[in-house]
Amino acid sequence: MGAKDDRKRRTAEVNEVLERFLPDEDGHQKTVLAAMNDSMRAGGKRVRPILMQETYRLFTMGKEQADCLPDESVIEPFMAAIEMIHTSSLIHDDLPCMDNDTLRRGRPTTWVKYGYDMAVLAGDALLIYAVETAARAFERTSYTDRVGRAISILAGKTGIFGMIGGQVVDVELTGRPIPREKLDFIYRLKTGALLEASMMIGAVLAGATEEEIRAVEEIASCVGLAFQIQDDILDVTATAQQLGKPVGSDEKNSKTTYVTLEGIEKAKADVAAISERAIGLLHGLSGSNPFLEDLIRMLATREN
Ligand code: GRG
Repeated sequence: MGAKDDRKRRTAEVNEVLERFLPDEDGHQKTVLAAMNDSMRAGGKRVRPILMQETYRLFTMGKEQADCLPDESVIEPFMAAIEMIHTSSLIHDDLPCMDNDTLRRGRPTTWVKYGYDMAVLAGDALLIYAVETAARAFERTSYTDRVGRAISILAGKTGIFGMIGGQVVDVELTGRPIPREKLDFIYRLKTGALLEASMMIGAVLAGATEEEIRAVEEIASCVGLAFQIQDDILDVTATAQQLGKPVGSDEKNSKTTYVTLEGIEKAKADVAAISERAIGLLHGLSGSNPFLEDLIRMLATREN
């Protein structure tokens, strides 16, 4: 089986996990429940849950159950939670008050389908349902301290000192020139923080040491930066069909991006160099996971 098929299979496996954690669409609030589930089922690469599970495996592969490993199912509520948070951020990012986008993952955006009011509420609801979902990991392991730590990482990397903080600065500076140092701050938080949470939670739940968790944070920070620069590149070079959303949206919104600051050729070279740095750091860890390495390389050359 080729690497591409392998990733397709893994995406399908993640979809099965996510499905098990989606809420039933019953009761008086069923409109918003439908909006939440619809947005979650709209597709997407599922990069964050896959990175989480592969980082977990990096630290557990080859170890015996006798080494007191938790059951791997402890990771599943967190895989669902990180995708819920990511999806909630996409729902809000597309709103008329933010990017005002009408197409995402090849479908009408949540606000177009359910209305502005329901989209705001679906984003809010998914965000907090993610925490409820993550807390279900307590039932699956006796390593409750690790679950507590993972929830704290999830909240911290999502909140005002993480993704939301990055988005605040991004929104505030839209249409204005942004110096490189501020752009780095935005990218590290807006996109990097959730990727850091994904990989760190995998490491924490697998029982990695503090030093290993810090190394994973640095690796994920590189992955996040490369991921966002590639996003900027694709906004200029890809087609709407490839991306499942309109291209040229950064120009439409007068956004300073890595590409407008550094030019497309340097942006491409930097994505490759930053990803290789991530892989170099990954080699410094004691375990090995070729699939994870391949995934990090693929993210740097992805076309959607
Ligand atoms: C309500 C949680 C919440 C947040 C409000 C709107 C907002 C704050 C944050 C937006 C952050 C954002 C959209 C960052 C961009 C990250 C990014 C590159 C997204 C694209 O991710 P992919 O390519 O998308 O993984 P798919 O569709 O494959 O899942």
